[in-house]
Amino acid sequence: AAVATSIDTTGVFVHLFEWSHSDVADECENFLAPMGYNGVQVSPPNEHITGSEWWTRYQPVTYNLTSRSGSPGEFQDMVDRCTAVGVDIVVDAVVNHMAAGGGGSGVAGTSYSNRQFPDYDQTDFHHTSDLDTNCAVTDYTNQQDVQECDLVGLPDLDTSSSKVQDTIAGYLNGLWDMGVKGFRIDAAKHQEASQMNGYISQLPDEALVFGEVIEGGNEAVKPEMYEPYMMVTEFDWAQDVAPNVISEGKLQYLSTVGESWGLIPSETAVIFTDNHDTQRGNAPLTYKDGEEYNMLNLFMLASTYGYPKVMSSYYFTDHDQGPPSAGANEDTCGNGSDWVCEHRWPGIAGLVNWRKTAVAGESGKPSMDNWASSDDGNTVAFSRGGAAFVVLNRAGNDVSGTYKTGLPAGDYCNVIVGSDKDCETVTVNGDGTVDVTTQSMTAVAIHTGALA
Ligand code: ARE
Ligand code: CA
Repeated sequence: AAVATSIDTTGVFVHLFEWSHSDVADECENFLAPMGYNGVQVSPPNEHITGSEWWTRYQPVTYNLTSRSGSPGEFQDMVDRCTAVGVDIVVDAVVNHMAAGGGGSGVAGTSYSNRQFPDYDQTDFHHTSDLDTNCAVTDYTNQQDVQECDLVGLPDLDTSSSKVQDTIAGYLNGLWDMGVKGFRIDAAKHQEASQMNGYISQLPDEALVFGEVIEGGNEAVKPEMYEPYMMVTEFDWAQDVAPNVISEGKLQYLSTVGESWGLIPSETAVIFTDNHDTQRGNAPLTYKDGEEYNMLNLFMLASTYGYPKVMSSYYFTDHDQGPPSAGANEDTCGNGSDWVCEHRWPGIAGLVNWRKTAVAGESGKPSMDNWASSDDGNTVAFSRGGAAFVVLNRAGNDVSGTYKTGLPAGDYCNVIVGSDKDCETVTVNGDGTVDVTTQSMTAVAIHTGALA
């Protein structure tokens, strides 16, 4: 059952995909903490196969903390510096399988051969009668096929084995001891949920654990199977919500997003507009879509459902293309060739502290109140508790309106505009209403933590 985790899931975290440890540490101090982000998902920090492609990180060789992102010392320094400013580290844990192929050496120089690694020998993997081979995942309607065969040629660990469970628990507990507070379990769909609990239950109860389980129509393995043990990725959130941002006139339908849409329970859901796979696959919107993508992010952060994870990408044209060689920082963010840094886009960043204010002092997450939508369905407004109010305008034109805010009278700053600009004042009248013009494809957001 869900327990209170040390990372507050009413907040917002960000996936700094392929950022180096030292760049993550700087970002925690310079940007994430001041803007209110409470966690960072980092790329798999353990030793992986060599090669420039991003996906080499998903082929573990050992659990030693040497990776493209840096050394063990740099990893510890990142954890320490981020934690010190209130930003917790979430590790992407690749534990369903090990590196594919006949053998080679990892980025730290460790040699491996077919289905044999320093931590595991051939009997620790699922296999046919021949220890050297295994079936391939081909039939998603068959649970055993999905969970005991090899995913895209990756040797599948026998997660039912206590040796395997204990080895994985050793890796994760080692990270916990270094100060890591959360874990994304990669390819959770390919591990039987109660077997996963064989290592999850060895972690402190406060650890945030969420499994990567992609809901698929008539597949055998369902996200619900994992809910007793961990939080779960809700891939359908973006699939279901994005069409209402892409088409005009549909923002009005978003007041009910949640369980009634067939999504998993809000408290167990990790949501995101896109992730490192779907932005190269079937994501309805990515950074390449500009304003509509921004709008989807704004709705995700302002609304009630799930624990939102902001995707922070690098620019890419080729599916396999690895990260830029330039470090990620203020100069290389948003320059069109290195790092996209969606998490720094002013509206997205502004809504993180907005959300924090909305939930502060409330028990649980306040619902969306004072919901209003324009006749054409393109503009919606709502408040969260007594502390935060937003207007989202998806129309091709600016829209003026009078809305109930639920906020005390006073002068507030619109946190959607860049923090480097002077405060754009929004006045809440004595009766709690506001008269405001919201520009096309953007938002106005105010909260009691940002007064003019
Ligand atoms: C690479 C090469 C392959 C090669 C393999 C072994 O691309 O051609 O066979 O190496 O040599 C990532 C990349 C893979 C890459 C792998 C290892 O995406 O291309 O393979 O790293 O380097 C399913 C799983 C889900 C998984 C997605 C991608 O259920 O768990 O496929 N997502 C995670 C990560 C990925 C990562 C892995 C798992 C492996 O997020 O980044 O792979 O660690 C339907 C089903 C889904 C299915 C989806 C796609 O929607 O419902 O379950 O997702 O189709 O097949
Ligand atoms: Ca498996």
